[in-house]
Amino acid sequence: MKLGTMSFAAAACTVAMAGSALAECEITLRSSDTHADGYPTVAAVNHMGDLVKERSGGRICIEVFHSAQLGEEKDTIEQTQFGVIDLNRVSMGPFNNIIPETQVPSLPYIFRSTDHMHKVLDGDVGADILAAFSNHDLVGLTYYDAGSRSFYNSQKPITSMDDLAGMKFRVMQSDLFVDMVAALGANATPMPYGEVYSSIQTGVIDGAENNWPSYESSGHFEVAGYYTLDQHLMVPEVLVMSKMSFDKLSAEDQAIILQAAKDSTPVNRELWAAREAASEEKVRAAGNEIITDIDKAPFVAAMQPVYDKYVTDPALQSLVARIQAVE
Ligand code: GTR
Repeated sequence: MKLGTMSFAAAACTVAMAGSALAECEITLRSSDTHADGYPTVAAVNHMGDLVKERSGGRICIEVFHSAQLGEEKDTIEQTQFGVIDLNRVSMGPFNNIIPETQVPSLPYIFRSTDHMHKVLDGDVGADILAAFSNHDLVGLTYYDAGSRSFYNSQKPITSMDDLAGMKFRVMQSDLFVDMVAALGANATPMPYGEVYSSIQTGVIDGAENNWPSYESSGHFEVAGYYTLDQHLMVPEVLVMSKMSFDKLSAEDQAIILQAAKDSTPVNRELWAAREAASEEKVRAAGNEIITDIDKAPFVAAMQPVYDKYVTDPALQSLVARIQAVE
């Protein structure tokens, strides 16, 4: 692999400057996303690209490769660390095995509400977790919303924790989520997102877990008709940049990237809220059985062993305590 040759793509794109002559992109940053065009994360990075282009006088462009064109999340993370991919919008989950701090916002039931999560991520704790990426050849830029994740399956309505016993669910590629599912009495199969649809369809797994927009946009709702809103996770999305690509930029251009990323978050949150409602409406219209009347207390209690196993390091213990202290 030739490191860095794909970044700052040689193929310069052409940018229409506001009402004047055409300017060439001197730098084109390639950005990865597993979701389809139009999904709130893809739209947010496109928005960031518009800001970056405008603020750099047309010199810097961002090209978003959506729909996993550059690969599944775990692989694209490695490519981003190597500078082959410049920007990457990924869930926190696939970082869990390499960046311990990302396990904290990935803990089940760590956030009390969307509001609580926003306050945490917008404050010192969020900044400290983003800073942790820099020890891993990455620059943590900003967070996006991902709602809450709940179980869906093709077999039966799950109305209590007991119904999960022995069932097989796909989880993201993170040991934390394997242990989380085991603690609930079910079996977890970590696999890339792109393999979930066919795995449910062919019965390799009974189901998976995700938020409304992913359940809908992936088509999983077509093969897994039962969705139980136990809301066990609220794993934020994160936008990262390859440290190698970042270090090639001037200080001024780095500042443009950092600010534009931050400015894309409110746009993402607004789009997210709208998409969550639209996805729910579409799934309900399809006739899926949505189980909302579920006692979450046993689910929350069952998560203690997961906390005991993963929150042992004093640095992580402190992050958990700080999150819990945020009102
Ligand atoms: C989605 C998330 C994706 C991906 C996917 C998954 O909610 O937006 O980045 O992580 O879940 O379950 O793999």
